[in-house]
Amino acid sequence: MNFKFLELKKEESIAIVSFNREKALNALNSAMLDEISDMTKLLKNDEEVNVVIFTGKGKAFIAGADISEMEKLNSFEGMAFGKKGSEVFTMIENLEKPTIAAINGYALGGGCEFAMACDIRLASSKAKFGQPEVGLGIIPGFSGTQRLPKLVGLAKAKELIFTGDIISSEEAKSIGLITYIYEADELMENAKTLAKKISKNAQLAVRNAKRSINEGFNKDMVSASSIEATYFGMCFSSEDQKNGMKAFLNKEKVKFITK
Ligand code: CO8
Repeated sequence: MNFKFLELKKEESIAIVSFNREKALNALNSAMLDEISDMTKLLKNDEEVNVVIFTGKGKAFIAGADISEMEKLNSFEGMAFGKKGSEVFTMIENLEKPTIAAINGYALGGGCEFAMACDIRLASSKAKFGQPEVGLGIIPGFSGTQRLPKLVGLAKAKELIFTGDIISSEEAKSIGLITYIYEADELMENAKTLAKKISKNAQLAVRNAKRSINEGFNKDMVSASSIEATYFGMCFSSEDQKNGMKAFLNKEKVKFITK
């Protein structure tokens, strides 16, 4: 597959996907959304890949959806564009392999929404976050009105969305939007270290844990625990569970095999 707006590199079992539309600060147009969808399918089926890191080239992670593309849209086209972005971001959220957003710079509008669809968010001390859509006459349309309140709470999400304020990495960390801040030149090394740590564990277990968390998150405790029980049970049919427990009891090192 050929990509114009994305670059894919692989290091052992880690895939690093870079947004590569530097001149427009990696703004998301329809073609780039299509490429992200294709890339997600490619990574899902790539048995060598355990963990995916997303980052941006240049000074932006993603500076939002492409304003020059959206400017001309009517109401129906706007709805279709929002739906397309939301569907692609849901694919990212539900990709069975863990995803890390290594946020190198601006993560605004659709860029902040993309980062929120990833499992873990790390940022450079230079990154900036925000949902500035109301200043353009629209609202966050790639599920930002839904994911932001879940991550930072209703009041802070409403404040950020209603004001369009742009916040620093420090503030993003203090409200729970990101988990770690690194110096710009240390961000990728730390993202890779985290990815490798995840990659060393039993991948079937990691993926079942992700499914259990995602599927149970919006359910009541009884239903969510029942979902968890199903995935917990599935782990016992794997070689990794047998080998992992045997190795612990025999005080040996384990080598996981399941992909
Ligand atoms: N869309 C299109 N082009 C962009 C975008 C964008 N979101 N952001 C930057 N660019 C372009 C600029 O137009 C400029 O192009 P050119 O060189 O041809 O003039 C180039 O990138 C560089 O940008 P700047 O010169 O502005 O760079 P600065 O360093 O001065 O400023 C900023 C950086 C502060 C990030 C500034 O570019 C900015 O404010 N960008 C827009 C940020 C924004 O408002 N983002 C939200 C967009 S709306 C959105 O994401 C909605 C998502 C849901 C959609 C639902 C659809 C219905």
